[in-house]
Amino acid sequence: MKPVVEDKMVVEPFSVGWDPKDGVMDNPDNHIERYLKNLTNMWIDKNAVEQYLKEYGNTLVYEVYEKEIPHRDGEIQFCSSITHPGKIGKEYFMTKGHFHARRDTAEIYYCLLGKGYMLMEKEDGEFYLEEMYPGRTVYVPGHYAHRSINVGENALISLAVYAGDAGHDYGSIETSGFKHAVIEKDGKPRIIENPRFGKMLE
Ligand code: M6P
Ligand code: ZN
Repeated sequence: MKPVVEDKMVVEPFSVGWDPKDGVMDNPDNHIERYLKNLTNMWIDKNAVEQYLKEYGNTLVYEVYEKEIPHRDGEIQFCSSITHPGKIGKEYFMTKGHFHARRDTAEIYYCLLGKGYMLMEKEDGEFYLEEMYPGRTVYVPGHYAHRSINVGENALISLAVYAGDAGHDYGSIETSGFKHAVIEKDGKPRIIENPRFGKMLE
């Protein structure tokens, strides 16, 4: 099948290879790589970001492989999501996180490798933290911003499936952040209130 980018395009049946051992997809249409230098504002400890960059350089925090599917109602988007292990200060490597532009659309994450959490948070602050480990599936209902957090030693790898017209809304997450954060305390993951909530860009 040729890459499908136009909204009116008919999608022909297809299949795609996807290695459950490393999450790498064969012939993806998009391979998104998010490096620390482009994610500097999303961590609690700004000094720790600088320190990490000095010590380890610009590091790949997470990546996504996907096939291009028209962004319309009735289609299903899917991608492999790979969050690498690491910590910025006490805070674990994680994805930026987003609301769906069409707020009422849900998403499923089927975890294949690694150990982590899905943080799900509504605009009013109501939140859930669901464990991710191989064989575990997380259902993210509509209206919840969501972010994968890797608390393990290896990559956290999931297959994410969501509505064709869901879209990504990063707006308030980039400026205000999540109200909660997962950090390491006494060698264990622990949820805290984000002390920088509402002022991630300051
Ligand atoms: C999952 C899916 C994608 C998302 C990706 C990275 O694979 O939810 O839709 O893009 O994670 O997360 P983010 O977009 O928040 O950076
Ligand atoms: Zn999503």
